[in-house]
Amino acid sequence: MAREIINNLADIIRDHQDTLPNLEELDVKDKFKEVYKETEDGNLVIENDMHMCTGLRKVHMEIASLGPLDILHCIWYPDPEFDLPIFGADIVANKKIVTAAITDISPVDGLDHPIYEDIEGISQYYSFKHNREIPTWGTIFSPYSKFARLDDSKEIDKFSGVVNEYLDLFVGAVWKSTMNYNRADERYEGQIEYCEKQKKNDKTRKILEKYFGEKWADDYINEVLFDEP
Ligand code: BLA
Repeated sequence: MAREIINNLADIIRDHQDTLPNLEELDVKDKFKEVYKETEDGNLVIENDMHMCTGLRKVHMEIASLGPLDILHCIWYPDPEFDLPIFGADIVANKKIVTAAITDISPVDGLDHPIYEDIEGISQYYSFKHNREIPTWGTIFSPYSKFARLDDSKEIDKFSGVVNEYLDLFVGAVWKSTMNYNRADERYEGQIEYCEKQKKNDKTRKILEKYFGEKWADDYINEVLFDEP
């Protein structure tokens, strides 16, 4: 089941990615592009895919299989010159259920962006059986973030639905956006804060350290997952 939801979400994300303006592939450092390691917990696999496009400095999707966990991580980081928020999603599943599924369009300069008028209606339409509490570092997320445990196919379909609709909105906003230096400094600072807060998620760090050691985990977190603009 874990693999299925992750592949399904990856397809939804890729379908949207393919419609971005002037999409270009970005190189990922060799040591991080595809990571394989054999352990007592089974084979570890991490695969990274990075692009950029007009308006977004980095369009990143990572799919990982780490011991008992299947993980999908996705962040679309804007170019601070463009007036765009950040799209993010993280899904952590064990063999039985999705213990954590989160998606959000996260602000880098408050909630004035017109996307937040449209997201409100979509957000109201989706509620989950087992909502989870956003951790204390999660002040970066918008009021429309969805964070839940998913334990059946109906909940999983709902989550896929919200990711699909948030991405429809986000891709629309990317196409509408133009370069605009007004408040670019604020958006730059906002994006740095987003990265800094994400790095406070001990759960990500712990699992990477467990399998790859402190130094590798640190480099991976700073260079691949949450690199600052
Ligand atoms: C939670 N992230 C987690 C958890 C793990 C990871 C193991 C705990 C699962 C659980 O509590 O059930 C691990 N996530 C990873 C790893 C990678 C990863 C190892 O992506 C990559 C190799 N995290 C993100 C993004 C968001 C995010 C983009 O990477 C949000 C947009 C959020 N992950 C997030 C949150 C939690 C989480 C809010 C819950 C943390 C908590 O409850 O303390």
